[in-house]
Amino acid sequence: APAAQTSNADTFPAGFRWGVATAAYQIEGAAAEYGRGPSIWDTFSHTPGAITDGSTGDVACDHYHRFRDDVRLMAEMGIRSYRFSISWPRVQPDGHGPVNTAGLDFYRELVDELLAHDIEPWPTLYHWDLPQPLEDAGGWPNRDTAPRFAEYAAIVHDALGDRIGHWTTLNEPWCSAFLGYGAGEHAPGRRDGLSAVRAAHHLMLAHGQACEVIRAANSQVKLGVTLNLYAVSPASAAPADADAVRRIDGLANRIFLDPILRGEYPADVLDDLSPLTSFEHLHDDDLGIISAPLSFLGINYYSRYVVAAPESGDGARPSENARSSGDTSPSSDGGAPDNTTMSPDEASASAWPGSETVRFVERDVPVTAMGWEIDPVGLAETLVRVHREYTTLPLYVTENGAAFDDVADDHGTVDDPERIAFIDAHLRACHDAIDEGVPLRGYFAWTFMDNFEWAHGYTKRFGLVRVDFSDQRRIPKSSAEWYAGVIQRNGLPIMGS
Ligand code: PNW
Repeated sequence: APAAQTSNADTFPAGFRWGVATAAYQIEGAAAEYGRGPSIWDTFSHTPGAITDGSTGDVACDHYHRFRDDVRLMAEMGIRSYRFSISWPRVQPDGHGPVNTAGLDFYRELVDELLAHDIEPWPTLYHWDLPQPLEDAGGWPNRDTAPRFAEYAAIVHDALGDRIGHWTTLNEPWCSAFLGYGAGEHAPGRRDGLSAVRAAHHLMLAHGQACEVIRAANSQVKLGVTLNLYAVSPASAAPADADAVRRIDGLANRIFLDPILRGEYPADVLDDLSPLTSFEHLHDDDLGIISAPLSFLGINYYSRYVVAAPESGDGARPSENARSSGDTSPSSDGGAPDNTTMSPDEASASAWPGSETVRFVERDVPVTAMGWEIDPVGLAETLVRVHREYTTLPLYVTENGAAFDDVADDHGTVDDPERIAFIDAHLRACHDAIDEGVPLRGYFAWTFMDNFEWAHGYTKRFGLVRVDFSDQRRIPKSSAEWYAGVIQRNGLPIMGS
């Protein structure tokens, strides 16, 4: 029987953390101000053709100048925890060496402001904005980037550590590695499967090295990492489709879960990759560093992949297969740049190195404005799986949410029942996972306010709060009001009322 505290299906355990999440490049703006150096996202967004609407994060939500108003609005919504990211090039404009004091001061003030409003700060040290000078030196495929990150992490921890409870090293290394270096859809726009595989390893190494230096400074610190995990299922019961699931689950989920939580790479994934590399980039002690002890695991969940074996006899070229090239939004052009290519070899462009011919099947089910299947059951499945197969650590959903085609009235008011239904369903899935014994301790909605949605620019709105980008007005959507109610009652409204 479920524990007393969860016996009411609509109420969450006492102490459950309720939050919202954002990322520096998506909201801050002030891109070239106050000593901030350029990051790979500045370079990429300023490259013609890279971003669907030709936009950049130069101004974004101008949060750098408006953070006090934004924190006040969060407080009004009753938000108790705020997950944000720290911009590495604001802190270290060159990616190493001298610290830009103004950059650190911004985060000091933000943390003060949050604490003054009784909102717990949850910083992420890296949400994709690598300092450009480090990319010029080879970026994440270059092993030297890992110790640079550890150095940066130590600086930030030194400055803010006394007021931070939970530190997250990386956000979604899958996206950094495979969309950034494999498919070229994200910065730095490189298209080379092997570089992506190397980047993934060095990102995990950076995570492990950062954990070591932070733990050395404070043995009590709470450390975690955030992975974007997918539910993956077969299009049919055919054994060949089961192999497609094994491959995509391997490259999306297990390639990070196994090294970080078990200290080993999955043998089948290494096998699939062996035609591409002889793994010179894996050094003897790396897995010991990568599997540094953690205090919690963050999971970002958006959707399910349904996959099938390559069509028989079809030499399926990656470019003919929307999602195998990393284009996860079949409903749009994906914003894939065609002129940011750095790899001389287009044939090696891939978000799924060695498994390019797996087909991503579009089913006739409801999708979000990103074209992503709405699948709350996949969230419960993912949480239960991670808990049973990998770790008994506390888990947090560090991102979950959806873009929809919001319509604003003359006052900028948005009624967004689809977003409410999406979050409601996913929170019910969280509750189901808790009932199954998963130590899920919190949920962060993606995202606080509409912002720069990477390759999609400002064309996709994920916010609980609408942003009018012509005058930076913030207008809470009905979902914001609904979420405030969830937080206030520590649970969902009774179904049907
Ligand atoms: C996550 N994919 O990104 C990020 O952490 C956020 O910054 C982002 O705004 C949010 O989800 C919505 O996209 C992802 O193509 C981007 O599989 C792309 C993918 C997954 C996550």
